[in-house]
Amino acid sequence: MTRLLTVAAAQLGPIQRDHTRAQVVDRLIALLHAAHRHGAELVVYPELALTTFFPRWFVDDITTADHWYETSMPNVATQPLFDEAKRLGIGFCLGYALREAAPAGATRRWNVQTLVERDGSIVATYKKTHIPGHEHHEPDRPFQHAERYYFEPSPDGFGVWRAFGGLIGMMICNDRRWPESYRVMGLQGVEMILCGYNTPIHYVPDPSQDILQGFHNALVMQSGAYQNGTWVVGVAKGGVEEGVDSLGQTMIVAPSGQIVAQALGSDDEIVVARCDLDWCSRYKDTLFDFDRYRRPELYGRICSQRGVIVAD
Ligand code: CDT
Repeated sequence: MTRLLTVAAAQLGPIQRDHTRAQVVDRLIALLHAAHRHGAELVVYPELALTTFFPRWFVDDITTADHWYETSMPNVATQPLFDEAKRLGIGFCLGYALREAAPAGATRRWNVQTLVERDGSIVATYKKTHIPGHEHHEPDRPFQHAERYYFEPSPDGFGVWRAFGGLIGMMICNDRRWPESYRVMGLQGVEMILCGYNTPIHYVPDPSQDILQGFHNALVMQSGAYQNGTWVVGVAKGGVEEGVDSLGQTMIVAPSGQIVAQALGSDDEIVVARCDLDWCSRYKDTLFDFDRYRRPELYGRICSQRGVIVAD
C-alpha cells in the first residue's frame, strides 16, 4: 500500500501595504477552491501570507508596527478560511506574524506557520529558527530586511508531527538555506517539509547573487530533499510588492531531489502534486540509511561551535 498525499503549493503574488486582511483571505480561499478542484488534501501558503512583507520598512517605535501581527489564530479575519477548509475537508499551512503578551508587560514577536488538519484542528505552530537580515535601521539600503528587529528566533527549533498520514515538518524561508534545518527534521523521520518564503531578487549585501536567486532556491530545497529522503514543498510570495521584486518559483520536490511541479509565474497560482510518502523510504533505507552510515561521533562541531574556527 502506498500513502498518497495530494498537496497544493498555493503561491501568492504581491500583497501591497494597503490590502486588507479580508481581501487577502478572499485570495487564500480562491486558491483553496482551485486546490480542491485538483483533489488537494493539504494547501501550503507562503511566509507572512496575510500581509505585505513589512520588515522592508524600519520604524523607530516597534509598537507602531503592531497591526502587522496576529494576536490569535484563528481570528476574525482568518475564520472564513478555517471554516471553508474544514467544510471542504482540506488541511492547510499558513504563514503569518504572531505577537504574544509575555510576563511583566513584555511582548514577543514571531514569524510563524500554523499547520491545520483536515478536520480543522491545529497540529502545530512553528516559529522561524534562522532570522536573516539586520537588527537596526540601515538607511543606505534601497529597502530594509529588518527581520532581526521584528522577530525573535525560535527557542524550540524543528519539530516533526504525525499528520496527513505521514510525518510532517515545517521551516520558513531562510531556514531552507541551512542543511541543519533538513537534517534535524530528517533525524525525526520527516517525510514532507512545508516551507513558505519571501525572497527579494535583489540581495543588498552582495548583488552578484541576484541572478542566482532561482538557482539557489532550487539548489537548497532539492539537495535538502534528496539528502534526507523527504518531500519538500516550497511556496513563494512573489512578484513586485511595494516596489521590491521577489522570487516566485514555488515548487514541490520529491525525495529523489527532482522537481515534480513548479509555478509558471509569480502571481497567485497553485502547483499540485500527488506525493507518495512511502517513496521516502527508498532513500531513507538505502543511501541515506542514517543509522548505518552517519558518523555523529565526528560531527561534534556542528552542535558545539557556531562560527568558523580556523586552525593556527
Ligand atoms: N524571508 C526571508 O527569510 N528571506 C531571505 C532573504 C535573504 S536574507 C536578506 C531568504 O533567505 O530568502
